[in-house]
Amino acid sequence: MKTPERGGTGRGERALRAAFARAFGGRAPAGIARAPGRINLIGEHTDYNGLPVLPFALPRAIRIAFAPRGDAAIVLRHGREGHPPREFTASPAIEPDPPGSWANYVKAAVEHFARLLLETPGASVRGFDAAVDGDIPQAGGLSSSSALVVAAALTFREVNALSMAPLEFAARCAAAERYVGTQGGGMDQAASILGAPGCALRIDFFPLAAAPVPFPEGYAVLACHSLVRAAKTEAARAEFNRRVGECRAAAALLGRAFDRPELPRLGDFAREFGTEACLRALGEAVPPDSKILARARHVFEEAERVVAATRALAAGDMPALGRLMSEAHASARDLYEISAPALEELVRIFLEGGALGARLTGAGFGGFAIALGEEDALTRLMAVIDERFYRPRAPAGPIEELRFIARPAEGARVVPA
Ligand code: NG1
Repeated sequence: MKTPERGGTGRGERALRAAFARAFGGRAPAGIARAPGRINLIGEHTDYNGLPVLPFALPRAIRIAFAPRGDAAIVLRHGREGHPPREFTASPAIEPDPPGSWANYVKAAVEHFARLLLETPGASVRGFDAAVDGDIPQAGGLSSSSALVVAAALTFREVNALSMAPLEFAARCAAAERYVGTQGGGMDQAASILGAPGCALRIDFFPLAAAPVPFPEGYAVLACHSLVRAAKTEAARAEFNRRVGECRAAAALLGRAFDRPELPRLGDFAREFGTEACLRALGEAVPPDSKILARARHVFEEAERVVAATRALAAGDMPALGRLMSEAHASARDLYEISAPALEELVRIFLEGGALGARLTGAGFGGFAIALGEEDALTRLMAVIDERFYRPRAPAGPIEELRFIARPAEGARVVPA
């Protein structure tokens, strides 16, 4: 069975155009900005440490049908329940909604790019009317939030004729998203913007760089929601930011140990001194019951796995990639402590069912787990998951929202409406 690599066109966009017309007095949108979510094959919690990741863009996306306005108002309508209409004025300083409001991701993008636009003397900001929809499951670690930031940023750029290179755009979207209070490293926005059909992306940070790595035909990833919400606006945000803080503390200790206080990230030390010397120095600097050593070990070893995984993928050695993914999962669970019982159960069923590798994907604390395999094998595995995982739990809503098979799809872009 073949899985489409170009999602999002067709029915979804027709429905969105109709939603735009209903919301805005029968008018047609000028365009549709489409930004995909992502799956991370391997490299978890490495990005903000300045170490690489290996994600790919999904065929699922956030879409914004938009039309420019004559003033600076941003008028938002969302097609999904629990997303009330919002309006605000585009400016370089926008008051955030209370935490948890979907509009904050749009505000994040608009504030950042309005500030950039207004650096040009004489420039003025144009707002837009927008109908928003999407098919990326939320709070699942598939970057629906970053996809919304990217789609909003694309819309703002299009309406204000603000051009820039894709790498700069990705770095700016990552900076923009800090508006909502998470301290992520930039993987999600880069994967959404730079994604290429049929390719995973090896992404490096500080400075941002990305290289496509072909993902062999016939293979795919099965993604399954653990039914545990991993919303970054809720408790998971505190846990996420605590991990970022532990890594900064580890980097500060290494700065003292190596007399290099100017180096800000674990990645700087890994490149300069190597994993073993760093772990030895840290081991001498922290008390035995501190979590910092385990966190740093995960980060250093995960980065080494990303390098090995990139090599395996480029060589088409999918069993080797799968083994590295499973090792990454064990490290995420035991050293970084970001797994959850439902994720463990999914990973166990994946591996018993013959997946080449399996792991949680994204920040963790719930959300999605993924299995690597041949497409036909994954189709059979999906039936097993339905039977053993979802049936006893009887989740509400369509099952297609909870689990799907995907191959790498195209990155964000604006299509004419
Ligand atoms: P998700 O899975 O979307 O919450 C977060 C960060 C990433 C990265 C991963 C962990 C944001 C927007 N995203 O992703 O940058 O750090 O966790 O690898 O903060």
